[in-house]
Amino acid sequence: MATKITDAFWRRYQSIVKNEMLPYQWKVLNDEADICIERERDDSSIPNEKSHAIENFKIAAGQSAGNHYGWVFQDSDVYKWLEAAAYTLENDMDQELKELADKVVDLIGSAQEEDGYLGTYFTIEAPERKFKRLSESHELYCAGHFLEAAVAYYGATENEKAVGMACKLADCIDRHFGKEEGKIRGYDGHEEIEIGLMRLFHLTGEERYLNLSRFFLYERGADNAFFEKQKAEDPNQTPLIQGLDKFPLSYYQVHKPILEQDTAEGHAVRLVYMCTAMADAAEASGDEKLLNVCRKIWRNIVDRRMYITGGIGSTVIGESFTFDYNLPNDTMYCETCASVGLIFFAYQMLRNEIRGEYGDVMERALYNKALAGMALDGKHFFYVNPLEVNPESSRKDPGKSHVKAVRPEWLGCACCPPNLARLLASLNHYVYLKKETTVYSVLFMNCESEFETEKGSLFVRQETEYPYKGTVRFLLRQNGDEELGFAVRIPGWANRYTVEWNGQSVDVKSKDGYIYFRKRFTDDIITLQFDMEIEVWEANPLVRADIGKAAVSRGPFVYCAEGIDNGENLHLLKLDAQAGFRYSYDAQLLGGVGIIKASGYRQVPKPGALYHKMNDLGGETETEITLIPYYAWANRGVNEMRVWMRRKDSAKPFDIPN
Ligand code: FUB
Ligand code: ZN
Repeated sequence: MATKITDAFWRRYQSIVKNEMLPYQWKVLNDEADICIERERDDSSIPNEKSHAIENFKIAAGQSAGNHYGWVFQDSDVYKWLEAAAYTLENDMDQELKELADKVVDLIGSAQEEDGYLGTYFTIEAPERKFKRLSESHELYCAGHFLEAAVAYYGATENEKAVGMACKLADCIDRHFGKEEGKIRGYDGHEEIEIGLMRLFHLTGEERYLNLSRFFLYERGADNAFFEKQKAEDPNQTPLIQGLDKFPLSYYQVHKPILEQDTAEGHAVRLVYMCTAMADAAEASGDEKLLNVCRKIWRNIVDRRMYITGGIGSTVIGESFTFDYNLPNDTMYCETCASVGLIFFAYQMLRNEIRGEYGDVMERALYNKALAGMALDGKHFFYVNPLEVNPESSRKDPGKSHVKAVRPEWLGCACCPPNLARLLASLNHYVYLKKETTVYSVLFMNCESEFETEKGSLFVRQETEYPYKGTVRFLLRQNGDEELGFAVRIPGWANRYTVEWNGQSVDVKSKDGYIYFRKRFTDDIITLQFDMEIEVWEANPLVRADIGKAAVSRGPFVYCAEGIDNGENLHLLKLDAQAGFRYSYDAQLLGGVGIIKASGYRQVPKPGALYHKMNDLGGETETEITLIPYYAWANRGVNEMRVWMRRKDSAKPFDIPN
C-alpha cells in the first residue's frame, strides 16, 4: 500500500516534522540546543540537565568516554527520532537527512554488542545486570523501539543494515527468553518489544518473532511474582528507577493472566502498547481469545475511561487509569504517548474487525489530543494534556505540578516529542486499510494511493476540505477485470450524510459504521457529504467531573475556551447551548482555525464574604464565549483553558427508558 498525502492540513504538520521537529530534536539529543529542559512534575529525581542520548551511544560504542546519563530508557528517544526520520524519508526523500539517519544507524550498530545485545545503560554502567531487573530496566522496551525504527527505515530506504541489527537483537532476546530450560520466563516492565517483534515478523515473515511476541504477551501475569523474584535475586539492590517498585502489579498489567484482563488498568502507555501488540498478534495468528481480551479492554476504555479529547490516564500517580467514569479535568494525566498508543491500538482493532468506531477514536485522539501535544512551532511539547487549566493552580498547588499551562521546550522524560514526530510522519500508513480485495478508508484527507490486491491494483484519489468541511470525494480506478471492494467510514459525529455514485444520489445503508461498494471501478467517483454541524456534548452523568457541563465540537475537533479570548475565571462562564452558535474560519489565527462563538453568561461574584446565602450570590452578565479547537490552545502565552463549560440551561428532563 502506498499513500501519498497531499493535504494542506497534514502536509503542514509533516513539513513541521521534517523542517522543525527532526532538526530541533536532533540538536536536543546531541545537547546542542540552548533550551530549558523542564521536569514533567515536581520530582527532583527526574534527570533534566541534558539529554545525552547520542553521547550515551558514543560512549557505549567506545567513541567517547564518560558515564551514561538520563533515564535507563534514554536510548528510546533516539530510536523514535530515527523512526520519524524514516517515515519522513518515505514521504520526501532528502539526501541530507538520509545521510544523517545512516550515521545514526551506524552509531547504534557500533554500540550493539557482539551477541546482539543493545542498551547503552547496561553496556556502559552495568553489564552484569542485563535482563536481571526487568520491572525497571526497559531493556526490551528500548529494543522494541529499535525494532520499529529499523523496520520503518528499511521501508523508506531499503537499507538492510538496520534490519540486520534488529534481527540480531531479536535473536539475542530469543536466546535469553522463553519457556525452555535455562531461559528467562518473564517479561519487561514496559510493553513495546511485543510491537517491535510483530513489525519484524511482518517484514521478514520469520515465525520465531511472532512466537516470541506471543510468548511475552501470554507470560504477562502468568507468574505475577516474576518481578519480585528477579528483584530478590539481583545482587545489586540499587533501583534502576527510583520509586517504580511502589506501584501495584496492575501498573505493569501483570496483576492477572492476560486472558483474564478485562479492564484498562495501570500505566496508560503500557496498557495501550500491550493492546496494540495483542490485537496485531491476534490477527496474525487467528487468536480469537486474545482478540476478545482486546475487545473487552477497548470497551472499557471507550465507554468509561477515555476523555472527550481522546486522552487517557486519569491520574499522575503512575500515569495511570483509575476507575470507571473517573475523568477529572484538571488533575488527569492524558500523556501524549498514551494517545499515540491509543491510535495504534485502534488501527490494529480495525485490522481485526471493520467497525467505524475504531476509526472514530483514531480521529478523536489524532485531531485533538495528539496534536495538542505540540505547539504550532513544533518545538514545544506537552507531556500531560489537561482539559482544564488555571495557571495559578499549576504554579501553587503541589498536586498540580504536572499540569503545565504552556508547553516546555523539552522534558526530563522526553518520550512524547519523538513519539508525536513518528506518528505525524507515518500518517500515510493509517489513512486506509486493505484486507484481501477490499480497501477501507479510515481517515479523511487529500491523498493519492495505489493498492495491490490479488485481483489487480486499485488507484484511489481522495479529495476533501476536511477537517473544515464535510465533503469527501473518492476517484477509483482499477487494473483488472474482477470486482474490488471499497468501503468508507461514516464518522460517528455525522448526524446525516448523503452518498453519490458518479453524481447520482444513492441510498447505501451503513454496517458497523462503514458503507460498502463492490464493483469494477473505472474512473468512478463516490462523493460523500457529511453534515459538519456544531455539536454540544454532555458526559454520562456518572462522570462526576462533567456534571452540569457541556463540551462543543465541530467535525473531528473538540473545542475549548481560553482566557486570552474570554477573560480570566473561565469557571464563571456559562454556555447557553440553546442560543445557537456562529462558526467562521480565521486563516490568520493560530495557523488557521475554525472559531466558534457561543452565547453565554458570566457570573459576577459578589465581593466580600466567602459564603453567601443562596440566591444572594451576585448577578450574571450576558457575554459571548469564543471557542477554539483544543489542539491549538496554549499557543498564545500563559492562559486559562477549559473544555467542559458550565451550562446555563439544564437539559430538558430525559424520559426514563422502559
Ligand atoms: O517508561 C517509558 C516512558 O516514559 C513511558 O511510556 C512514559 O509514560 C514515560 O514514563
Ligand atoms: Zn510520553
